Amino acid sequence: MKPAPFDYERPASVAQACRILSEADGGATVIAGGQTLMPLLNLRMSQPFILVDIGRIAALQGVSRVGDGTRVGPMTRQADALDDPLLAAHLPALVTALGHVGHHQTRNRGTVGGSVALGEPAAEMPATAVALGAVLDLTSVRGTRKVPADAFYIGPYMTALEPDELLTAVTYPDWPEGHLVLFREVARRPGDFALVGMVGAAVVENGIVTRAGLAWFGMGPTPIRMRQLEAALVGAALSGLDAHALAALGVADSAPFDDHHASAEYRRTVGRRILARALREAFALKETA
Ligand SMILES: Cc1cc2nc3c(=O)[nH]c(=O)nc-3n(C[C@@H](O)[C@H](O)[C@H](O)COP(=O)(O)OP(=O)(O)OC[C@H]3O[C@@H](n4cnc5c(N)ncnc54)[C@H](O)[C@@H]3O)c2cc1C
Repeated sequence: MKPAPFDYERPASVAQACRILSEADGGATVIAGGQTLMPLLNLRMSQPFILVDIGRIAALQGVSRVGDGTRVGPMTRQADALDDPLLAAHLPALVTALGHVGHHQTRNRGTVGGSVALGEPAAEMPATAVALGAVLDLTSVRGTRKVPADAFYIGPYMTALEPDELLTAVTYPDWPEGHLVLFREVARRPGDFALVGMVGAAVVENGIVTRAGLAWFGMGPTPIRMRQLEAALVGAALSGLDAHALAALGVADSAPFDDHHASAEYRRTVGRRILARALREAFALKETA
């Protein structure tokens, strides 16, 4: 099938892109890497009057240090982010998760911001943004507002992004050097969306967990932050941690459902096991159950 006819705009600045989005009154759609949008256009599940290609806007490209965080321009290609030295140094959890986003070919076109903006519940990048405490810049002709990632995701593919807003930055706070990375995903094949996955980071000082950020993907209608598990971890001594009990707490914060890929029960069982393994490995805990 071919897309329905549309006008094509390729603005050179954020201001110009926002003006087009504002004047289109909901009839325009942004295209970044097109890895999700192109099939939707071809299937006519998306029928914008105007396609706004943000690929030429320099301000949306690349990775930089900002204060005590790292800013990822939304148009940064996933393949470039995978090789980025700043991300390797400051956000190893993001790099680990990116390695599981699609395939080499899709990462050459797909962008970090496209994945964050889309809000696919089983995708790695939205959950990583939630787990690491990222803040999203949403820009329109009215200005820029900052939204924490865990307030951005409302439902499956539903986000706080208004039709005239552009995601203009994803800023991840610093996690101290040497922090622990937790990542596990179960998918039918490498490069497929996860059936169940978890991602996060933790800091241990003198045998005490001082900071933790963890989120599920594929375990509910949005990425889900494991608030109960985070609360149980922070302030706890490593010697007293029970991976099995902690994993049950993590699952308590999930909301999996049945679909044609897997049942909710499968997701809960597998989720508990991968989370327990990730905790055991990260914190070097003994096998208990
Ligand atoms: C075979 C295949 C396998 C894949 N496997 C995975 C996988 O395992 N995990 C995974 O996470 N993804 C996977 N994907 C999707 C991934 O490749 C896409 O990159 C991602 O979902 C969307 O990024 P994009 O840059 O291509 O965005 P696009 O397709 O261009 O846009 C996606 C949506 O986000 C909006 N958007 C994009 N950028 C902005 C912005 N800056 N501001 C506002 N709105 C914006 C668009 O309007 C659109 O609605 C797969 C894709 C394919 C084709």
